[in-house]
Amino acid sequence: ARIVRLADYRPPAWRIVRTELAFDLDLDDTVVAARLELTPGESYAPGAPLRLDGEELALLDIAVDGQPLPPARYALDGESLTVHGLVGPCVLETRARIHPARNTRLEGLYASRGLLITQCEAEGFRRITWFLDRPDVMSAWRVTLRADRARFPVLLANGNPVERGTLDDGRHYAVWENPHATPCYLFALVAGRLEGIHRDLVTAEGRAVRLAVWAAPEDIGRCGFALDAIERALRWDEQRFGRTYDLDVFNIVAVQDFTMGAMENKGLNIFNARYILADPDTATDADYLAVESVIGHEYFHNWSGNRVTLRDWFQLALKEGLTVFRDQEFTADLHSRAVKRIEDVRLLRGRQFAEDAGALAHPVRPVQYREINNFYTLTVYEKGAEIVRMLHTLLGEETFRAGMDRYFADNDGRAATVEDFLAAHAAVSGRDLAQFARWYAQAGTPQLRIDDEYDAMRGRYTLRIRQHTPPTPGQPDKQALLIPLRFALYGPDGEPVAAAAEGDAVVRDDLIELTADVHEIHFDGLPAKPLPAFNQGFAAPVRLDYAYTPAQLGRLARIERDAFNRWEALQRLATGVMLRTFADPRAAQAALSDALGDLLDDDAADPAFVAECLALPDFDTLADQVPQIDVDALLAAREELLDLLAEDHADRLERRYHALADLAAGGLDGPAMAARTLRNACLGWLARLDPHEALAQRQFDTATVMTDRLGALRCLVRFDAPGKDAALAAFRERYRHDPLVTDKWLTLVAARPQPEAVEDVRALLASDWWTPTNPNRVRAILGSFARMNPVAFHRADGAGYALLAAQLPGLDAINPQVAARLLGSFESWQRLAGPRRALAHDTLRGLDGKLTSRDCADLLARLLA
Ligand code: B3K
Ligand code: ZN
Repeated sequence: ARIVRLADYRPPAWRIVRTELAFDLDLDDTVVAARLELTPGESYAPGAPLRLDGEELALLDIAVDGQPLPPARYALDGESLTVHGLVGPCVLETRARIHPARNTRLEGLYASRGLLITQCEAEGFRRITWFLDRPDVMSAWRVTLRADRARFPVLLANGNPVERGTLDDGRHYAVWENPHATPCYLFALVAGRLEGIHRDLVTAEGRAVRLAVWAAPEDIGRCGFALDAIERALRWDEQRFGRTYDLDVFNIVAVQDFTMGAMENKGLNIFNARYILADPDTATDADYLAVESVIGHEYFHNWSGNRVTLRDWFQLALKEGLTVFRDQEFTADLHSRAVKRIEDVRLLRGRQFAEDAGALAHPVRPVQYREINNFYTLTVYEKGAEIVRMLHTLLGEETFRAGMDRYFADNDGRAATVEDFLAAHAAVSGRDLAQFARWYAQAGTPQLRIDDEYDAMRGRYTLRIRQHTPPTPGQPDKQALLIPLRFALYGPDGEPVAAAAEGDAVVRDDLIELTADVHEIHFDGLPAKPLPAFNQGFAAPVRLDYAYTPAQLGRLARIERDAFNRWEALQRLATGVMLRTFADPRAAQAALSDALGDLLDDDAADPAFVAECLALPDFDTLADQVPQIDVDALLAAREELLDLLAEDHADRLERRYHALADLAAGGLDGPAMAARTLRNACLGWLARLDPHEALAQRQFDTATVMTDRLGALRCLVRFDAPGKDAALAAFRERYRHDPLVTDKWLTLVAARPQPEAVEDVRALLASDWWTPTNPNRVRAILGSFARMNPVAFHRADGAGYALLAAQLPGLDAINPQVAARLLGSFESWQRLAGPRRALAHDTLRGLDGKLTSRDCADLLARLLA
């Protein structure tokens, strides 16, 4: 199998300075004419052949500088077109035939519900025409689209519209120009029966821009929020990063068949419909926030990814980690910073930490790959964002912003590397970031072990901090990282104590810069032993081990100035109780219960924050904390604690549930959303207490918005309430024509925490609801089952593993990326305790030889290595 290595990077032998494409579009048969203006590149060797990437293309014609090329001058195989005898600048013209309707991989040009759509990142453009399909080849583009006007009334491509008109036989055409140097992975076209809504605005630089959202006619009424969100993203990037938009139009399109969330093609972002369509009847509050965040993310790529692109795919985190950081800040600036941080850390610790500790662990910048699509991971995206966040913490907002300005200025129109990014920040800050760069190279989550000592005679408090990063596949030994560790010391009065720090690490205000395996830091003049708090805002993505007592955590949950850390104290308490790590389990449980009681009584606290505190660590987060995953024990410990806490606070939960009703009836404003969040959290606890109590049923029957309808239905299903089946059926019927809401219903069924969910899922797979060519549907059924239902997926008889495995060969043949994601659900199999480990292992071995794509073959090999 081919292995691509970072160390083997060579600049391109040829460049394509200008690309002209003309498409004769049709669902079954599309003809692509390409005119490439080639010039020799840095590693051009006279006489060396030109090798272009191309897959599943049928060649119709080929010419160089206007002359048809004789067969002796070129060679074709399944992956490439090689042209011989080119000297100096020239023009290569090809025509190819492709078959969009047969393209189930959804990479390249494909059909979805009568629309023609492209998806090119990472290496899909080669399925459209022969090209140098690598991100460091940047071209200017002119694209002509021709199609039947009745079937394809809307014709969109990258850049600005420059011309349109009528052709014979009911056909028409449109021409688009993208003047910005753009790699081919950002190429896009959309053709079909779409409706659009738009808004005109003027950027901070004075450019008139038309923002537009396009969707199927039946969906266009649910696009208004998305249009507003684009405007918010555009203004935010102007204000916070000084980045302005650079074309006359910005188009986004909603499609139902899409492998990922969305794609940042230059001037023409294509979205999974679930990240555009929203109205109160069909979208939850969380859906609205996700729409805004993904729209922000793709919009922000226009600078972090498009204007400055990647030299090679190893640099993926350069655009993805940075852009996730930017979208996280967008949401934090617009809504609650604390709640956003808590949610991001939940994802990081529940999922990325597991990835970093499992068979698929890899550095944020990998050094080799067999299939790049397998590296669009939580590590590249989320840990990648954490690295940028640490840089922000180390440099401070002002210097960080200067570093970003420098990065954009120095690399605009270029294909950059992680080194370029760090060099810009090093230049403006005067700091040496060489040690910091190890974060990109070393896999695994660092562990900090902190001990302390108080010498009452001298009034001296000492912290001893050790760092250690565990071995990961291919990386047995790790070096010390530069870790910015925020901290605070609290005195007996609950106030932070200000004491000068001394020791062998740089300490600036509330920040310790850890650089060595061990550090010792002293604080003098303290009349009493302080209570330390660490890693405020989770500024460093590490596991932190300090032997807090339950009483200390209960206290931190009340006095810590940092909201994230107040939440964190409760998570620690709950985790310790569930994993039975406290010497006095009763005291721990009491401390947790008291703290939650106080929060529920605190009507002044942000209800969304209270709801986050009530959401105790999930199965994944618990599983991440233990060396061996005893599925039954973890699930049972969690249920036991939740039951006890529900009993402790039944009255409070009921009071808040009812008291928040009026506020929760509001619209999409922050306070109303927060009220609905807490109210639905309370409902979950109350339903646990007594599934027969009619509260959830009543909420389901009377709900006017999806947040409340789905929240109630989730409770009915989760706790097996008497009305569960009728409610599920009513929900299904009400939304049977809406694929996205149907996916919500399927998710509830597939994630129902009962062993019998295996049989339910099997029944779904045999029903008309199962459409394996639609990625959203596959995720709703199998993704929810494998990732959100530990009870059924890890069923003791192995039926859950077998069910997923049985689907993988078929799915792999349809859409390798979707199949590979599902296969990744086995990433922690080696840590499973008891017979499950062997069951999972056997299941994986049974797949050997049955998964034909490079995506799945690569993952399976790494899982079994
Ligand atoms: N850049 C795309 C992801 C492409 C995935 C290709 N397998 C979406 C994003 O991160 O914005
Ligand atoms: Zn992205």
